[in-house]
Amino acid sequence: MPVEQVTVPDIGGAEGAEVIELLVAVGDLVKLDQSLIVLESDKASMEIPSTLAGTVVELLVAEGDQLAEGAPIVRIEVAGDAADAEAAKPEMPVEETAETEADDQSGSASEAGPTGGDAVAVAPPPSAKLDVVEPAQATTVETPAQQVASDASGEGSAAVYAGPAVRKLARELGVELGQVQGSGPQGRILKEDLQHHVKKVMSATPVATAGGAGLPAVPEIDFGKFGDVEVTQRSKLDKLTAANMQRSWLNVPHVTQFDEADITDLQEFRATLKREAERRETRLSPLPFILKACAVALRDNPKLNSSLARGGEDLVYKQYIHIGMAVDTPAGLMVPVIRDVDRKTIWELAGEIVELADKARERKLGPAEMQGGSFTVSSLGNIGGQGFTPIVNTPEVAILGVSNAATKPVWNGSEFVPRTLLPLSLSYDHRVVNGGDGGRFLTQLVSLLSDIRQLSL
Ligand code: CAO
Repeated sequence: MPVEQVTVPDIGGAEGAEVIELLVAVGDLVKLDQSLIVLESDKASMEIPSTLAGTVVELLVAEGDQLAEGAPIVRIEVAGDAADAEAAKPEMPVEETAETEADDQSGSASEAGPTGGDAVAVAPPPSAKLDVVEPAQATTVETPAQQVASDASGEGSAAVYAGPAVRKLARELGVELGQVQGSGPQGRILKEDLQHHVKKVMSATPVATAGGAGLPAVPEIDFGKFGDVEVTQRSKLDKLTAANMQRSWLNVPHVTQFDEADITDLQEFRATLKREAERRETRLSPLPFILKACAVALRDNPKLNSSLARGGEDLVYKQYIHIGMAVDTPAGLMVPVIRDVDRKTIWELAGEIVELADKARERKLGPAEMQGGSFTVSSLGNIGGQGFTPIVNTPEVAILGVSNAATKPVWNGSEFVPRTLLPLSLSYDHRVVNGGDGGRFLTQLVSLLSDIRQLSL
């Protein structure tokens, strides 16, 4: 079987890049595109992939060697079918490699296009030019080698010196390499440095305001310097809500649409039911009508009642309509869920709203009563305000914000007439719900609330 040499490809003109790691040994069976060595110049480190598949018969380099383009790396006894594979070599990395690259380049979604995978699919062939990362500017990193200078930790670690194993571990641990002090030659970060860093961070007092996922942390301020302060410990519920809000805010591309529903007739109808509500020992606010209208609009616009699954591969359309209702309690925000809203009468919904809101305020809600929501309504109508942008309650994809209804002059074509207008704001996950979907949902909702006779249809 023929023995052939693999040489250093075009590495963007880097002269004297140092071999910092050997990834294969004599006798190893290597696949096409499998990384052979790691080179490090003063600007970047890069894995050099094999352009052949077969068995390594000789290593032509050692750690510490300085290599330039064209320098021989290994000799490989090319396997017969591998030689054929070489001839028919695709222009893009094999799937296994694609995943690795996508992983390596996470955090640079703008470079990767709408989906990280697309960037890999159009990755250049192994002979393409390497753009290196300057310490001060984390620019595009496209390379025939699996570029390791760009990792999940992003810009902060673009100029750090570390081998792929350390970078992989850093990614797994979510550590920004730029923050780790290297103790190896030329400040190279070793595994022990990473372990030491993690230990140090874990033993430090957690700072509630610190950012995660590479976000710059908000500095801790001693507010006492500027006047008297009182520090209180936040409740578990508050902290849980904060974590959920941040997770949703960071994960979900939010869009919010606004509209107003003319609820003059609804309010008049509600007033006629006041006695009946007392007889039933319940309260009839606009909320049960809003929930009912949402159920109808959700049935007609099922995308807003869906959830993403399998990392965005699937969309789960729920055949049920369970609506979460945000309740403001002294302990914090709670969201009990009213099940099968589409199958309940206005009176049943009114009764459940009162019951669940009371339970929430008395902290008597069971876990099951807060699970399974497919959409959420957050009503601040009783408190006030002209409008707000609610945060989607993930994994749901949409939430309705209800603000304070007010009487305003409305032009009816010939004169201004006083009408009661209810401000609505619909936030949605733009990965799932498009402007058209959101607009249709909100328009239907406004129409239903403006003429509640439609709710019985
Ligand atoms: N515009 C004007 N008035 C409104 C209104 C609106 N959009 N919504 C309710 N009201 C009125 C009600 O009609 C009632 O007055 P009447 O007794 O005269 O009819 C009064 O406000 C009080 O209503 P309520 O609060 O008892 O009942 P509700 O069904 O409107 O709301 C609940 C129930 C549990 C949703 C509400 O009490 C609550 O906790 N809201 C806060 C939700 C929240 O915090 N959201 C933010 C989440 S993100 O931080």
